[in-house]
Amino acid sequence: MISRMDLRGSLPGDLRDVLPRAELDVEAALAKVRPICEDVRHRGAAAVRELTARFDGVELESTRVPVEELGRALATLDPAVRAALEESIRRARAVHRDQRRTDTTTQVVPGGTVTERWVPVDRVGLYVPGGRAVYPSSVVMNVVPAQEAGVGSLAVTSPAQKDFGGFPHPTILAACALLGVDEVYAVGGAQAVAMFAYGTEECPPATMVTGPGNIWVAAAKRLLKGRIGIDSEAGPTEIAVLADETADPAHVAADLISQAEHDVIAASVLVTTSLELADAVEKELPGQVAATRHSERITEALSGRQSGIVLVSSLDDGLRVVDAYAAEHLEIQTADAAAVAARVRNAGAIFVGPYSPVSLGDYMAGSNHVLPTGGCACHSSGLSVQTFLRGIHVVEYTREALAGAAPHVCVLADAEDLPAHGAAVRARFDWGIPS
Ligand code: HSO
Ligand code: ZN
Repeated sequence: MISRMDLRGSLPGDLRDVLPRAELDVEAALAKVRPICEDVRHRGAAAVRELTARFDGVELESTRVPVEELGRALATLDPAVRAALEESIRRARAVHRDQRRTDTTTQVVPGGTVTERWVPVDRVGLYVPGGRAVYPSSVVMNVVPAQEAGVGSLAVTSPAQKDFGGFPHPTILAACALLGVDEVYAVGGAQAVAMFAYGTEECPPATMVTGPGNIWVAAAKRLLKGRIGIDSEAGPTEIAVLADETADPAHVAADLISQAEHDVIAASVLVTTSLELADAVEKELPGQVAATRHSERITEALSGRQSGIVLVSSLDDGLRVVDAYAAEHLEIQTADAAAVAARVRNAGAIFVGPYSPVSLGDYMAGSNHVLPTGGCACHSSGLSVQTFLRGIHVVEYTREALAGAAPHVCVLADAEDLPAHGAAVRARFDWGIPS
C-alpha cells in the first residue's frame, strides 16, 4: 500500500529531488484561467454570474449572499458543531492575538528616529473551498488572523452549491455568522479571485485574497498577484512523521491516514530510524484504512508516488531528510521529542510528542492550519496576523541630525553617480546646491 525508500547508506546530495512529492501543474491551468479573469475585469458581476452558471450550475440573482441566509444557517447548525466551532475560534483567537505587533521606534542618532509602524491591509477577500471539501474550520483559520490583525473590511467567498439553494454550504455560512462576518459571496473558482482583484458592481475590490482552493484558484492567484496581494498557492496537503522505535505504530499509521483523507494526491511520509517501526506501521495500515470511511481515496493517496516510508540510519539523517522535504505538517514522535523538534528548520507547523497529532492542529490546537505546502516551508510561513500587516518605516530627522548624515549621503551619492541625491540634502543648508 505504501512504498519504501531506503536511505540507510549515505544520503543523496539532491535530497529534495529524491523525496516523494506531489505536484500541481498550475502553469498549465493559466491559459484557461486568463480569459475568465479578463471577462470578470471587463464585464464585472454579469460575467461572474454567467461563469457561476457555467461551472457550478447555479443561476445567481446576486453574487452576494443575503445576511438573513447567514442567520438561518446559524439557527439550524447542530449545537455540538456550534460549540466545537466556538471553542476552535476561542483558541485560535488566543494564539493569534499574541501575534499582534507593537510599533517600534529606534533612535538611530540624537534627533534621528525610524519607527516601524504596523498597519493592516484595508480589505481582505477570503476564499473557502466548496465541493467535496467543506471546511468550516478553514473559515476560522482565515478569518481569525485577519480580524486580530485589525483588517477593517472582510469578505468571504465560497462556491455556489446547487444542493443548497445556490448558496455556499450552510456550515460555511454558519461559521461566518459565528465569526461576525456578514459579507459573503456565492462565488468559487478563478472568477472569485478575479472578483476580489478587480471588484464588481456587487463586490468592492479587495487589497488581498487568502485561503486555499483548487488548481483554478491557485492559477488565478498566480496570474493576478501584484494586482492583489495573495497568501500562497496552497497545494495538496502533506504530513511527514519523524519517528524512532519509541513511537506507537498504530498512532503513526492513524496520523498518516488522517491527512491522506483529504485528497488522492495528499502526501503521507514516514521518516524513521527503526526498521521495526516501519514494518509495524506498514502492517497497521491496511486494517485501519479498511475500517475508515474514505478508504478508497486514502488507499490512492498512500500508494501514490508522493507518499512513502523513508528509512534512515540516524536521527541526524532523519532531520536532514525532513528539512529537505519541508513538510506542511511535521510530527516528531521520538524520544525527547521537544529537543528533536527544536532542531528542525523547515516545516509549516511542528507537532511534538505522542499527544499532538496533526488533527488537533487542524481544528483545536489554536495554531493555524493554512500552511505552506510543496516545500515552500523552507521560505514561507503559514497564515498569521503578520500575513495581514505591513510594516511602514516612518523616518524623522531634525536639522542637526540631517547635518550629521549629510557628508556621508553626499559621498555615497557621488559614488553611485547620482549627484542630485546629494544636492537634495545640501539644498537644506547654506552650503547651497553645487552647479
Ligand atoms: N489539514 C488541512 C486542514 C484541514 N483539515 C481542514 C481538516 N479540515 C490542511 O492543513
Ligand atoms: Zn486535515
